[in-house]
Amino acid sequence: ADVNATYTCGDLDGSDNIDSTDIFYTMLYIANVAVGNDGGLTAEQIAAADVDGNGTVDSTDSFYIMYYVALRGAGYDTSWEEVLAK
Ligand SMILES: [Ca+2]
Ligand SMILES: [Ca+2]
Repeated sequence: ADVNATYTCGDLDGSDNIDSTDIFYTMLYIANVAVGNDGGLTAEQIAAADVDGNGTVDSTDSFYIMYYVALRGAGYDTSWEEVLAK
């Protein structure tokens, strides 16, 4: 993901925080694309969902978003740099 873009990495719905809604949108997109449907996300949302920046949104990205949300939920003030370094 491009750190200079207007979206926040992992924040698909633009709510300014990353939570279960963003996980839901990411998994819904992956499931739709897997069966040949349109993913239903804008280019910007796809870029936000591609947290590891490899050009595709897949289960690895949903894992990273879940991991990020889990760490935050447990009270860790983590960053994407830390999550992606795992
Ligand atoms: Ca969000
Ligand atoms: Ca990716």
